[in-house]
Amino acid sequence: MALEGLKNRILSSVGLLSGKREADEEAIRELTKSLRRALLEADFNVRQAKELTERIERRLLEEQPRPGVRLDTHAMNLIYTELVRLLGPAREIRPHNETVLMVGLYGQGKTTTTAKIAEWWRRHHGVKVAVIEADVHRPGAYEQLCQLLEDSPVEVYGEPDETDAVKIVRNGIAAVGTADVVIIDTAGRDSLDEGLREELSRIAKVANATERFLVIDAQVGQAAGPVAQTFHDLVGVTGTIVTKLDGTARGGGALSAVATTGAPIVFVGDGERVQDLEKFESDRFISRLLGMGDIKGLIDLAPEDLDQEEAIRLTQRLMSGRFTLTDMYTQMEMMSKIGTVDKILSHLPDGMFGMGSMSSAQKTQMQSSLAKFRVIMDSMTQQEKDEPLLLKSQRIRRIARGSGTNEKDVKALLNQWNRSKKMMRGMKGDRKMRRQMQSMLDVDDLDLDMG
Ligand SMILES: Nc1nc2c(ncn2[C@@H]2O[C@H](COP(=O)(O)OP(=O)(O)O)[C@@H](O)[C@H]2O)c(=O)[nH]1
Ligand SMILES: [Mg+2]
Repeated sequence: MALEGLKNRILSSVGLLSGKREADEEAIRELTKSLRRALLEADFNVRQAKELTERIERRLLEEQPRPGVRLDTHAMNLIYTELVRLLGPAREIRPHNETVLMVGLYGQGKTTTTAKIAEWWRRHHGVKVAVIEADVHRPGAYEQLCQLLEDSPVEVYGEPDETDAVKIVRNGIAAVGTADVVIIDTAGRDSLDEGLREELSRIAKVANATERFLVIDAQVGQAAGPVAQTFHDLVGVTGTIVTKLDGTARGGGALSAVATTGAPIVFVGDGERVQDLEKFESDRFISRLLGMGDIKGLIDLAPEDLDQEEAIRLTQRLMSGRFTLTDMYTQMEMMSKIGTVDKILSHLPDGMFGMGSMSSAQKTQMQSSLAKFRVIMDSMTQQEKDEPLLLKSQRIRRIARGSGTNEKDVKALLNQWNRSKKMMRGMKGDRKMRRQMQSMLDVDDLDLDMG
């Protein structure tokens, strides 16, 4: 993922607060100053960087972290919410009865993205899609589009020898009549000159498009805002598409474009191939950008009384391979505080804890076992919870009686503990998982001594 630079700069800005118990004004000023520099370096425009950091500064000064939440985590959460707010909520587009006009400067990826979106909607929504090539300025535009879609049933309309783009659009719309969705690719230049403006607004009138997507290369810097404004004035941009996020781009420019038009990012392009398209979701995008995984969503689900430091400590312990019944108990207690297993699973990175592919019946079953296990553990001594290996038949009988369950239930709990413990050991050996956990917890290295 691109935007690594911004991420590192934000992390180091927030790092200025680490270890601090209280937010003193000076530290907060330092943080926001460093944050503003980071945003500017990522090509945010000056005004946006200023507004964003001022909001963050104000909130840092006014809002106390919840009890148990570290100051730097609190700051990170504020930055996260403000960035997500800047990008706006994800836009859900149902590709039905739509005419989409693709606009943008030359070389931004309009033609490529036209093909990508056509294929995306065809594959994911099963609708009939047609594309119209209305770029009469770039030689070979029609062939380019045909080539991109050569393995696809998407219909490509074009008149390679026609010089009047408006005419092509008019003919094209008539020709592809039965398609659910029509996407129109247009011309772009290095900058928008008078002739091109005129052509584009005439096309827009004839097309009467339901969506106007601005295609913008992630590498475009400070200029992105004004460019976006020009297209917005011309056609009324309804969605933004950021391309070339697979490159080394910093991407802040694209974020500026969004802030200028208010048109949310709908898709991002991350490669030259037709399938290199991703649906955009601002919260996931920003948490990935900040290296938070989806743990942010998880923490947000937590009620006030969930101790975040405790959660992090526990996760670190789990990763260490030392795993007592008490740990499992705390884990369960937290899970039950946070909410249903379903909710938790949907916020964990795929495959974490090997739960990604649980059926809903399995999930329901897990929830009822959790309740029972809790009752059983309430009948154990602290020592037994710390050293579950002590639990032989006599103790098992006592615990069963004390908790109003039977021995089978107690043994099931011990089996669960054994399985979880094995899973934790497995995770410890999984380098990819370790890296993921490390970045979620924002720690340099986990103590992986098995003890
Ligand atoms: N790496 C990468 N290249 C892209 C992406 N989108 C487009 N391109 C390339 O950028 C160049 C210009 O794209 P094109 O669709 O012709 O831009 P247009 O002039 O706006 O129509 C082409 O070489 C594309 O292959 C992307 O998401 N990632
Ligand atoms: Mg093109």
